Amino acid sequence: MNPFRIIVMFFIFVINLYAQDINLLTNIENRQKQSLNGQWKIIIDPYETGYYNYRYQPRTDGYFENRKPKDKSELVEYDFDNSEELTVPGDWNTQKEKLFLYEGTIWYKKSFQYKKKNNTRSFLYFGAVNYEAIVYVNGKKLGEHVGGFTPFNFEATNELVEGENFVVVKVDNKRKREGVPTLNTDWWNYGGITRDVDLIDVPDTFIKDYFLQLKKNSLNEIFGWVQLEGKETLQEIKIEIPEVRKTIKIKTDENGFAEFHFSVDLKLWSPENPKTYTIKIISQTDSIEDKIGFRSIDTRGNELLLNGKSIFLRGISLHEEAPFGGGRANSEKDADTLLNWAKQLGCNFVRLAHYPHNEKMIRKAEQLGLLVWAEIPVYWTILWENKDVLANAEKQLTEMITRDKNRAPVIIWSVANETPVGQTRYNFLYHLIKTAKELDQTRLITAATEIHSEKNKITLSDSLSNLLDVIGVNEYIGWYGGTAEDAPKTSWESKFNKPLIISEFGADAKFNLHGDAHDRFTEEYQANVYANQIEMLKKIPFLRGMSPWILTDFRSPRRPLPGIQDMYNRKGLISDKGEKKQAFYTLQNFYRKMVK
Ligand code: GCB
Repeated sequence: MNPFRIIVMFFIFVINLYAQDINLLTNIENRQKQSLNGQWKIIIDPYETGYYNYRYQPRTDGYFENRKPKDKSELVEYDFDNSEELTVPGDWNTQKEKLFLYEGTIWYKKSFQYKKKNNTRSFLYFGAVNYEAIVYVNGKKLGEHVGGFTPFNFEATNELVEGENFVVVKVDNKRKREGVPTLNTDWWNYGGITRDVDLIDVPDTFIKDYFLQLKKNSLNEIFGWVQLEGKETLQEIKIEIPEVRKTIKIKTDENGFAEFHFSVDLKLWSPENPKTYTIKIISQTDSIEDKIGFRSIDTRGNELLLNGKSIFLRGISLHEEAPFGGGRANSEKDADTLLNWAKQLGCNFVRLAHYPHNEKMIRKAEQLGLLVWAEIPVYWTILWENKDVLANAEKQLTEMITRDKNRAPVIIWSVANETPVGQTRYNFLYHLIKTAKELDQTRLITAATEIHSEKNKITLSDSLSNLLDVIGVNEYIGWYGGTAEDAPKTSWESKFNKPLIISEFGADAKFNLHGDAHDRFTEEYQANVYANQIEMLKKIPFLRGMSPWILTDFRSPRRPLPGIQDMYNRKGLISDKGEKKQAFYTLQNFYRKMVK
């Protein structure tokens, strides 16, 4: 074998290793758990004194020990119990003014009671921590996690004791050139334990994960698998859908794995009828329930087919930015407000940009009948040639798909946003797309690409589109280039026989700032951009969806213009205070006419 081939094979081996080695529990909502949300003690540690000694070597007696002086003479220079607090889940930036712009380490500590149970294993589960987390229980390190928007868990069975226990998490949100995302983004780097923390109890051998979806190209055949974790790998498993009186039995192999497929007549999930079925998975040692909706998604030439029928995605993009004042959204109420605004707009689709949003958003979209584009933060210009960066992106992609693969609304996995055309980026994204396809054969793959246009003519030509099922394009005619009126004069051509989603267009507007349709930052300007974009979009023959930028104003350090932006990207159709701008109604009107 030539040396180049060996290097490539090694690279692929490393990638696959990462792709599979996440050991994530799924369907947390329906497991036995104790919430560790609430007030956590914190130590702000910009110099990482709690981690490194004065020679910058990792300390063996770091803050994770949660040490108390043995007597009055012992020197201990920290004390969690007399320190300040932060609420979990929540970003730190919007909880304390002094942390608004903080990027660095904060140590979190929480004490909790635990009752040991027989034949039970316990896992500490974090919905997300931005960006790096090192987790300790009772002074012992459980593990580390990188990536700010995906869940992870560590087993704590052997470290937990009867009675009082403590968990310490070192959270570091410093941006890094080799991070995913990298140093440069157009959103706020909210740090902290931003999503729920749970201690999950499962039986010694438990149902770790499962896949249960309609088989590709079928409307009545279900296909899937179950994965047990633990010593009793050989078990009989029952899968039940009580509402249609369907039960099947399967046997797991020595790896605790079983595949299945069966036919069943079901009402399909759709935006008009977001029907889900209770599913029971019962093994000899464990059982778990879920509510799953069944639908198919496919393409045929330029068409996008939901349940076999052509569909147009009336969408909007959104950040995971809390309504009414900002910060990371993390509650069911946040999800309810944001997604109901999308419904009022007339949407059947949301693009959850630019990273995996919390699971409550996906479950709410499932209830409300909103189709979802989910994406990872491979954004703008990450280090395409760095294999650790690729492994990191692979891992985030794997975590996202692992968590959400049974959720009906998710129809599209997006692997990147506005990345530069070139061979190294192509190779990088090729691997991500391959992984996504291996993990989930039922959904479509996209990426938000950029346009390269001559005057009044846009030709889709990014070779990455060869690898995509659906082409995403971001364009800002009338804001970053040209005038709004250029849009209707622009014609679109494609080298690919595939559906197109305009994944972004838009313009900044400050709520209640009025003027001429060509006065920047006025509501009139934004509404005019929308009106002209709509005229253009109506004429693109292969357009099958759109998700303009963006539902609400969101914080961004790149947007300093005083009195107008004040550190907010103002492209929202709704302000950070929940006020609807004119363009909201322009788009609503268009979407309403579409369904008539
Ligand atoms: C884009 C990016 C998005 C930005 C937006 C803007 O193309 O994808 O993250 O926020 O433009 O407002 O410039």
